[in-house]
Amino acid sequence: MGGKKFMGTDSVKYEDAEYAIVPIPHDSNVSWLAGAAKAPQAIFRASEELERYDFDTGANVSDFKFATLDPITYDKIKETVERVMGEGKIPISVGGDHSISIPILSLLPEEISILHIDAHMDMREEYRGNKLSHACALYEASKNHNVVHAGIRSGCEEELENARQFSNVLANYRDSEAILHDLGENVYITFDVDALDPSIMPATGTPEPGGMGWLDANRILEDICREKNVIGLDFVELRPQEGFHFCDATVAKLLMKSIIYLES
Ligand SMILES: [Mn+2]
Repeated sequence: MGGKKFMGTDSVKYEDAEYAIVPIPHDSNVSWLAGAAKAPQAIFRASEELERYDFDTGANVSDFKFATLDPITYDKIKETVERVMGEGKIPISVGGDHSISIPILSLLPEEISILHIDAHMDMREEYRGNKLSHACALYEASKNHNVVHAGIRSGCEEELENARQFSNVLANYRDSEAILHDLGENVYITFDVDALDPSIMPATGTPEPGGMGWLDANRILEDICREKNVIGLDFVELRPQEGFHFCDATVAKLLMKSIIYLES
């Protein structure tokens, strides 16, 4: 069966971990196709097949201290991530749809900048009567945080107006230098995998043509993780599909790369 832990096994005991992988199998707040709740298990299962040694950086992820928690429900997100941060660990949450980021972002002190990597702005105040929709993931947080959006290629006038009102930055994902300039020193990264082009990431609920390539995603993660103090990340909106297991592997590897980039 497999798929219970990132990389199949913890590299250290949870108490000693610097990175806590938090599975959040939740998808009741999507607008189109559900299924993202199956992502944590699919990502962990795919991660078991990855080499620990990373060819690009020459690092071995098992040299770094990570441990996976048991899956949590939506109502436990806030207390779990708060506890992990209070223990001085970096939470890497694995959704689930993008609504799982809302309680996490609500925990962040105001001085934390948010890097939002996504095809969609997610800046609606509410969507189809639901303020906790994945289409609203960044709205509340934008009121009192510096938010930089990258990869965006879909949104409505209301979202653009909201982003302007809260002084959000719409960045070019290829321009790391500008993004580094626009972010403060301490950064939280929320990564919706539909930021990637549907040609490499078809397994997502709301695909949008014209997105990032694999190397683009790595470059932005590497540059931000190296240059800033990243206090947490989440990866959301993978919707595993039969025959598209390369998408599970893609997210698993992004997660592995993030840990390596944070260490370098
Ligand atoms: Mn999205």
